Amino acid sequence: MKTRVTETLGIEYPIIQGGMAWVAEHHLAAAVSEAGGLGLIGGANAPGEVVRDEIRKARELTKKPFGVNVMLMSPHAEDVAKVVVEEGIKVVTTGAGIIPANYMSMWKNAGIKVIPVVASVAQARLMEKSGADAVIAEGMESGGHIGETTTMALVPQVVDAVSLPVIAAGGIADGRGIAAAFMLGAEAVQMGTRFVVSKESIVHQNYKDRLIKAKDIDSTVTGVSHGHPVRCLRNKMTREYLKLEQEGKSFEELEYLTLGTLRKAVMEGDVENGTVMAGQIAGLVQKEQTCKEMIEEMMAQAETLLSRK
Ligand code: TUI
Repeated sequence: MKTRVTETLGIEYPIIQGGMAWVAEHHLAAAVSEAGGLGLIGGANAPGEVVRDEIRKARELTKKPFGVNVMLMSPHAEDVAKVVVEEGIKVVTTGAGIIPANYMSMWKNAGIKVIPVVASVAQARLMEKSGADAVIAEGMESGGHIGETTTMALVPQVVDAVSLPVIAAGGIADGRGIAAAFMLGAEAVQMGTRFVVSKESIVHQNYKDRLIKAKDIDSTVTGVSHGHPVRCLRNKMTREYLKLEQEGKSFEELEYLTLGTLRKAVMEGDVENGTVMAGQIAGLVQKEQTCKEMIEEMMAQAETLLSRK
């Protein structure tokens, strides 16, 4: 399936893997790229040198292109922004903020394709004006840090507002979701939750099992009252957080409570006291498969649906 996104990025299938904190490391990124999608290394809150090391390790596993996600709220964002240039990365996605002008000019001068995640039409317009090559319109069905609008409502409005190619994200985990996104005008999709349970994903087995067991209504959103909404699966951690949030605890106190909790869930498998970020589509994710199996199954399903008369 050829689109402006597959052509610009030089990939076979219009599927991008989300740049998930702790999860999107070199094994996963290389596996998605090897399977014909675009793998991403998630910079998250990691120092520049850690990201450099991840990039080099991914290069040992694949000759195909992969990208890096720069999480703009990270204290190391500027270092990571420089590392991607030094390492000759060709695609950068960004999340959780608006790209500063100096990063944009540095990346464009290096010939990097810049693809910001946006959660509104206004952000998409701003990114188009700033020189982005495409935008990822991410609905609030997504896991992790989210905006307020659903994928179904956001994608067609962003498609109408910009002439850049639009990539849909949020609530997509199979061929039906891909076909639906294309119907809304998207030219590719970004998926996170489904790839978390891939065989190549290094997340703790408890995290994968929790996702596979999850039902449609199992996620919740913390931090809404402080303007930092994060979607994750309900557990002891979220119950505690939401109780304190309701009691009016400050953002700083609540932040302290979540320090290191994503790592605790992803790496140590503590899915009760840790933060189990996942999208609303977790209920659809049923089994562990290789990235190649996932991508081929989803593309076959999407192509059948899209070619129906
Ligand atoms: O960035 C994400 N998802 C994330 S980042 C993340 S890191 C984290 N770790 C622990 C606790 C909390 C966060 C986890 N998940 N998705 C992309 C995304 N970007 N969603 C929403 C946005 C966004 C938000 C605001 C993009 C631009 C923006 O602009 C702000 C403005 O001033 O308009």
